[in-house]
Amino acid sequence: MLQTAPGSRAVGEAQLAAYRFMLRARLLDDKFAALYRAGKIHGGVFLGRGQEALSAAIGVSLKKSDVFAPLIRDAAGRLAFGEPILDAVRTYLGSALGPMRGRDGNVHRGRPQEGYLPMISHLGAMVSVVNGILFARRMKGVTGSVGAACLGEGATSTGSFHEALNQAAVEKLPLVLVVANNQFAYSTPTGRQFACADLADKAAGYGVEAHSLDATDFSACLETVSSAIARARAGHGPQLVVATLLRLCGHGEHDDASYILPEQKNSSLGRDCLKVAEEFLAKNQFADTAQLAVWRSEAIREIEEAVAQAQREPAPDPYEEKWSALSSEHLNELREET
Ligand SMILES: Cc1ncc(C[n+]2csc(CCOP(=O)(O)OP(=O)(O)O)c2C)c(N)n1
Repeated sequence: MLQTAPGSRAVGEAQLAAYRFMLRARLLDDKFAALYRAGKIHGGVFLGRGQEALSAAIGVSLKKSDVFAPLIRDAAGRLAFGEPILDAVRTYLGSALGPMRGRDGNVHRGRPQEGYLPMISHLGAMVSVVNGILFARRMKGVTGSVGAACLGEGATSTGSFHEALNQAAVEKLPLVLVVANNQFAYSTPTGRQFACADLADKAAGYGVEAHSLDATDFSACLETVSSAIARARAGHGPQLVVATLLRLCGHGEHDDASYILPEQKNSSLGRDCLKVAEEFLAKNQFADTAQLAVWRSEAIREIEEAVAQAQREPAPDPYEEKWSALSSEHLNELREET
């Protein structure tokens, strides 16, 4: 977690940690894309290229005791919150030993008992779930934790977004809602999605605080996200973070993203946050090129080992499988204990 003022050595360490999660997420995404093209992954592959700085900033700024509801573009945040690479690889490759026991094909994975929520839908459904957990903790007298929910700008047009943000504001819940405005909801551009000048303007209508940032800027992501989380933790109610960037891939690997214009790709919006981070680390002498190369090869080795392991593991057996949901299985265990 980031706790120190910008410019201090500890900030350098937090930035290095965040960068390494970004790098691992990008390389993991590249591997999933390659496995998809090779026909080794069935169903969709959904990647977060260009969103790693924002996502990692959320993961490193949360505490393990917090609640995190990531979406399909949050490989970096998932890793930073503590998800092992093997969880992601086992889920995509359908291993029965994965957290979803081989039943989910891609990104609806999580460990709810650990505050890391499996997503229901990308379109805002998770915000009320985070509210519910924060509410339950309040009723049990558990204090000090926050809940972070990720959204795309498309989700801000849904009823789920409205109901959940309004409820969080009325109840002053410690919710941090991070909106990645990556300019497209699938192929729908922002001009067909909302009519306000800036999504952050919506915050005033709900009575919540807003923070805006350029999500291609690695340092801005860390500073703004960690301060929004700190404000929610300190009792200032829900925080809306609006992060601007460009999605650097299709909606999923099946989508060639031909609707993203070259002018957008070539603008500052289209900067690759991973490259920006590498330049920042080199300029501030936090890491040199040789160090970056070592981290890259370590991450590649870790990913290759996880893939080799998951490929040797069994798929679920429909005749042997316990078909109960994860939560009811847990309830049965509790009943047996009492
Ligand atoms: C209720 C619902 N409607 C439609 C979909 C299909 N869908 C999944 S993601 C998506 C677009 C989301 O866009 P945005 O919220 O901007 O997030 P981004 O994909 O840009 O990260 C759509 C239409 C869905 N998952 N759930």
